[in-house]
Amino acid sequence: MPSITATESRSCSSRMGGGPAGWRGCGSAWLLALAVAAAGCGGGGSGSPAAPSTPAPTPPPAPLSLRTDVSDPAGDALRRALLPVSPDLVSARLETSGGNLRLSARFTPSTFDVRTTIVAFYLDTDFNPSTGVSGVNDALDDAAILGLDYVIIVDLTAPGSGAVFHCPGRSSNTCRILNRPTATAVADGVDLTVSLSLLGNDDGRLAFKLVTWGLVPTGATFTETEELDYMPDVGLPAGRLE
Ligand SMILES: [Ca+2]
Ligand SMILES: [Ca+2]
Repeated sequence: MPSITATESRSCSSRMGGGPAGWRGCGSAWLLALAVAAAGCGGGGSGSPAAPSTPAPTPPPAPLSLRTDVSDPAGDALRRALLPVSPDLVSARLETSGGNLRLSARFTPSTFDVRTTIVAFYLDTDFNPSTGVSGVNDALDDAAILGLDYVIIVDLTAPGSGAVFHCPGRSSNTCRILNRPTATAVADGVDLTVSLSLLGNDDGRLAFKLVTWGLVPTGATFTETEELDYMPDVGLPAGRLE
């Protein structure tokens, strides 16, 4: 997908490369503080007249329980000479349950390296390619298939590096960090859980693809590669959780 740049005024000092998601190193605390402040605006003052009584609101529908799996061929990941192991996606599972979205990504054995592998879940929560960031890369591949409303970056290469982005506009410059999720490394992959409330209270139905890339050590810093594997592949229909 086009590079995502966190909209923060402070610099993202550790971003060195032109990778597919140039967000790394951009702290979220500042944005979270803004979000909290914004949420606190508009409250009524102590002198406000009492609101008329209203009927009790209708309880929300019970959360959905959904699950879907996607897969991708082994051995199709692009290789880069300076990257010791090229991450090769082979399967993923997304589940909605209890108001949460659980996401799992799996790689060909020994190709997921927590030191160098980054994987992103590109979520089209309204099934509308015309909303959110277009496509899955800077070339706008899959622009007719996915419009990314939320992007979840899983990055265990450094503490606190993953992020959940909301992308309200067509440009990745509109993406804002909502949260820093905690992901868990498992055998040949990662698992994490995100509250649907974070995803605009989405009901859990969504279209998605996964993308992975790597970090190449370059002296004292790093450089992000381009996208090395997609799942489902570019041109194929997106995964659908519904
Ligand atoms: Ca693959
Ligand atoms: Ca969309």
